[in-house]
Amino acid sequence: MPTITTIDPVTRLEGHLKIQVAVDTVNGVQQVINAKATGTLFRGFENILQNRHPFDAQHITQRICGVCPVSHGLAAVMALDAACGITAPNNARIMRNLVLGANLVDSHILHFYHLSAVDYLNGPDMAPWQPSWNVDKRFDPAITATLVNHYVTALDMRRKAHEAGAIFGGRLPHPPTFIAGGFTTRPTAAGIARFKSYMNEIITFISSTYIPDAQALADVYADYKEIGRGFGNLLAFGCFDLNSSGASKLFRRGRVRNGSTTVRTVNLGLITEQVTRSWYADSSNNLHPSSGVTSPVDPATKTMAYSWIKAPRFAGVPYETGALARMWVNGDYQAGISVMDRHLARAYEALKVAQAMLTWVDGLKLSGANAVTAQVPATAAAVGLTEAPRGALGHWLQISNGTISRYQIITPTCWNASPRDDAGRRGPLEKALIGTPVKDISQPLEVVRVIHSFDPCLSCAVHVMRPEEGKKIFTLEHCHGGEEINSHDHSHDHERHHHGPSHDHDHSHDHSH
Ligand code: NFE
Repeated sequence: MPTITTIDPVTRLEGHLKIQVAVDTVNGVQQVINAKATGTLFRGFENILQNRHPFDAQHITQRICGVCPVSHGLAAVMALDAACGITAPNNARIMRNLVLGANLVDSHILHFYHLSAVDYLNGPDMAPWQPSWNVDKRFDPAITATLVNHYVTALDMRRKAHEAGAIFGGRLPHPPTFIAGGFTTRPTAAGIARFKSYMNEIITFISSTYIPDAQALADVYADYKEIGRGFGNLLAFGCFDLNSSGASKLFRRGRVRNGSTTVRTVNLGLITEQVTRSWYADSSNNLHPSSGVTSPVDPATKTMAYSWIKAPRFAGVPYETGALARMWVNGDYQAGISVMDRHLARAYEALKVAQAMLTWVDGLKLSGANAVTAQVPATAAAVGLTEAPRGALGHWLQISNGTISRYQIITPTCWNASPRDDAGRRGPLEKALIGTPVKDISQPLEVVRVIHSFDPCLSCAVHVMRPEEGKKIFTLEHCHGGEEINSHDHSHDHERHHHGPSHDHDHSHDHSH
């Protein structure tokens, strides 16, 4: 009989995520046989934006999250540029990239040292190290002490990445400098020199500390190169425009299916958000985000739903987004898809972006224009697509009578932590949890390691707490008929029940090439 474990909230991530797993012994290994991911908050930013001035978008959407506000600011001004029919000058393009890059580097260092490494270390007898689940901690005391030191150094590096971004962004988080048509900052020689100095120090840290630590973790926990694979479908919208048209990017747009190295194009028209298992009106099911509706319902009236996160799908298929997707699609990292591959891809990506920023900053012209005038059209529809640290981010904007008539946001965590869809198919994180071995059911740390490898941000995915959901829960219960989650869930994907490669078959009809 499977045992149901609920972790609510999962800590060391942004926002509020509840994970339920059913654990049973299959082929002699106690492992996860079913999983449900629940976003326990309602976000509703789409509705907040309605009827507002379009230029409010970059300021309001940045408040979705303190970890990736830059990506929201950028996606918003990209949508506004397109709606206004204007192109930001080169200086603005570069400064937008530099602030986005500084935020990405900061976020990856934060995620590895402060949110994830703690899952593998038995650190000092103090917060945030204790209390902790004390299972499967493999580092000896000397290496543990070194990693704890690096945890502290990483705090300093995060601060420096923030300060580097603030040189052009004005402040971090929530830089006010992103505007339709450009950027409010004018670069100075002193600012450029300071940025380079910060970046050189951060590059040294990434190459001599972060990457070696991520590799050491992957070596010592090599079994996690086989755990947490999921569907193997990876999606990137691409980011860091290298020319004014955006045709050339540091990370190109693309997607792959089931761990293939064949990169396919992304036909944006095939993206929809499904809500059969989400607390939204059924009438809003399976809409393209350009016509999307955010219409919450009382959870009590929709019992088959279990999340405030919608289920974004591409041609009906779930896709994982993030650093691994970006690095895979661009041919920079294709070693595998697993817990450790996500950590390694992030570390290598941080280096790639930091090194690229060092060259971009030289492209700034002290006397160059930083913005063109933006005129809000009476009517427009546009999209801003970029990458947040956690993956592909899209803002779909519609303007009517000069004000925002529709705004839909799909964040990376919406893709990754989405619930089941119309076909009953799990979201990527849910899928990745299947087959995860659990040694001690009362301390399912392996489950948390898989969750953290996605670096979920529930603030981005959902917002606004239901007061009655404020309680903290960690429960174990045995599964009886009619439980909320059990081994006979009607998911259509094929569980693997072992640690070998998954053999998912995609039932969808994907017409893009
Ligand atoms: Ni709140 Fe975010 C990133 C976005 S995650 S951190 O990265 O958008 O969905």
